Amino acid sequence: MNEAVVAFREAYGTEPEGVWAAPGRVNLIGEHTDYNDGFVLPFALEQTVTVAAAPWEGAPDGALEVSSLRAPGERVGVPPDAEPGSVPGWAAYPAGVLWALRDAGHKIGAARLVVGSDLPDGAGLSSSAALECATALALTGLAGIALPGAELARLAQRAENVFVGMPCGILDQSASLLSTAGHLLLLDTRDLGVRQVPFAADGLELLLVDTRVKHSLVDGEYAARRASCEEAARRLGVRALRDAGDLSALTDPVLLRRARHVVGENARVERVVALLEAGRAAGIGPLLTASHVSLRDDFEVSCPELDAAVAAALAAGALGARMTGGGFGGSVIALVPADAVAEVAAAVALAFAERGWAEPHCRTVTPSAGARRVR
Ligand code: GAF
Repeated sequence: MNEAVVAFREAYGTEPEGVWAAPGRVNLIGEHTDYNDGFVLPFALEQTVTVAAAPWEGAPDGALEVSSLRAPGERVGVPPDAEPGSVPGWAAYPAGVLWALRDAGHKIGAARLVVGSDLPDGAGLSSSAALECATALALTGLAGIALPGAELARLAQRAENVFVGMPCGILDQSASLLSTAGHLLLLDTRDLGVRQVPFAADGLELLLVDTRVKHSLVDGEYAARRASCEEAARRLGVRALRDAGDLSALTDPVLLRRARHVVGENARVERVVALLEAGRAAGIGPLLTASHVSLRDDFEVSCPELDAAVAAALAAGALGARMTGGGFGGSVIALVPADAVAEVAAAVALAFAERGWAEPHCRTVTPSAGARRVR
């Protein structure tokens, strides 16, 4: 937080009016279900994107000036009438949020934002959604408007879908805005109903492995998966794959595999929640691993680095492990007995070293607080 405040003072010679922080997320299970009206079970990380902000005196309403500690020396001005698709690079995320708020009829003045972050970019931990959510809180905070978290999540998703052009679901924005410390967020993406599921796993740790790779197919393949799911639902005559049961009418083998993943994944989320609520956290391990296998073989969004991290973690004593997020790189989440954490992390590092890959980053994580004003 201090970094963004210091940078704001240096840039503008005044104090920001406020500072807002929004966390990245890990999705424990429920992958590629959010655009199928399904269930997800993410939690917020301790790491956040922070936005130090103040009104931009003298500029027309809806104008935005943004800079980021991750892009030193770059200060991007966005005019109030900026159209979707017109802002390149990272600045499209805050600009898109401003656009979505105004497009929804909210009166937002001109603002100056300075962005800081201790969340790694490109690690599959939703740094873009965190930037959107911190911006949404900052802009509404400056305007004196209080919107429910679920509504902000929809606006941030719309910014990404329409302004940035990425057809994501609502998992990441909801996780950032609606999570609470010590809990997993069970979200029904059809009606945005939420349940806070306490995460009490005595003697167990959640180990996050950032593979530090991001394969370039991410966006195109993501859109293709979404289109396949919609096509499968259409052929089955259901509103969304969340409503599918019997898949035998799907004669196309690819559509069948995609649908099988979504149907199985939704069921796994419900079983994980039931086990956690029954105090049986160790029992969720096989469901996490089954999710990975399904994402690898049926949904085909894994990659060699994610598969190697999962295999090495399991061989070294993890109770379960899976890729988390969209796939094609990014991170793995593993459920590990506390006394085996060092061994599992070392085994994953060794598996990468043996293949000549860059060293992965391993650390334990705990479900943390959602987005908030910090100053
Ligand atoms: C990405 C998307 F942004 C989410 O909406 C979700 O679909 C996820 O991939 C896969 O579960 O993070």
